Amino acid sequence: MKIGRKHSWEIPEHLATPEDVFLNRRQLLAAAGFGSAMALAPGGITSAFAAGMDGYPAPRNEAYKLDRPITPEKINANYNNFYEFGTQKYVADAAQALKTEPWTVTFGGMVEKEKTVDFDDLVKAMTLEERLYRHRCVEAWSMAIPWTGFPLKKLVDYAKPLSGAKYVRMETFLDPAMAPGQKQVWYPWPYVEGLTMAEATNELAFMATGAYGKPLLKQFGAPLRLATPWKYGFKSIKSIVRVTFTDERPKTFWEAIQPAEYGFWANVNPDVPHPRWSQAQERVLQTGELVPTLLFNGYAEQVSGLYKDIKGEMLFM
Ligand SMILES: Nc1nc2c(c(=O)[nH]1)N[C@H]1C(S)=C(S)[C@@H](COP(=O)(O)O)O[C@H]1N2
Ligand SMILES: [Mo]
Repeated sequence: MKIGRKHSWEIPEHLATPEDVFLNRRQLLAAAGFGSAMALAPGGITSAFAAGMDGYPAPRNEAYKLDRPITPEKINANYNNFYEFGTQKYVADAAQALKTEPWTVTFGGMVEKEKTVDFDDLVKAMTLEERLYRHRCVEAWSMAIPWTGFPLKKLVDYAKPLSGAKYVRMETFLDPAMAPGQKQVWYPWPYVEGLTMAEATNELAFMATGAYGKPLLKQFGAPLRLATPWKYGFKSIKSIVRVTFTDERPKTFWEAIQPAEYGFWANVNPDVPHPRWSQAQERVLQTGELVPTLLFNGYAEQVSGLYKDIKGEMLFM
């Protein structure tokens, strides 16, 4: 199926990048000799930890079990969404332009005291653990990833928000010279995402600093990205530079582009179709297998309580 490309949000990714195209690309990569994870990610390891790999691999938190195999790193590392570096799934090469040193994170808005901290100092204040999480893109493909990081709740505690804060808003870097995608002025850069305080302090909300036992590859959103596995993947904002506490619901990147299709809540629900396609199933990357999608992506036990008193909201868009 060929669809015009005037607005990229008019293209469901699974139509724009069908599995056969993906497989062909993998075959090409294999033919070019990019057979190993190391070769696939030249210079991909980031942060001052790269030399010593301090804290990696982190001990696995066995509370988070998968119902499927981990997606191989070389598959994951070559199939990404990172619009700052292009709208195609193969952005790994382009994303190597991301400069992650130095990297600071600013905490602002409704906090006791605004502060900007060096990424390495922030991580030193945390205890790293590994968690195996599913990842379900709104475009109906999925992966399973061993993230390394710390609960978002720890970051919230670190920031010391005021009691009136209702939302946490997160923002990606803004640097069109480094990230050519940001020269596409019709997108509302920088990428913004947000959670309610209750969501942000839920045990499942995770800040990833690494994956596959080492610091994040650049295409994964180095050096710091969110993982909210009960929500569609676009909530999991990459390469975060600013965390703001607010009493106003943040307008998110995708909501600003197309509110009828990508809302604030974006909780996974197989029974609520996207306006242009079903969410009942997902295509598991690597195997291409179609499997049923689960309510809250299988994490209902941890998160359904967050929504039981919320009425009149589009919780699943
Ligand atoms: N800053 C930023 N964050 C982002 C995106 C993006 O384009 N820019 N894409 C989102 C989408 S749609 C998905 S599915 C996931 C993809 O993460 P992955 O490439 O590690 O699988 O990142 C999310 N976070
Ligand atoms: Mo996505």
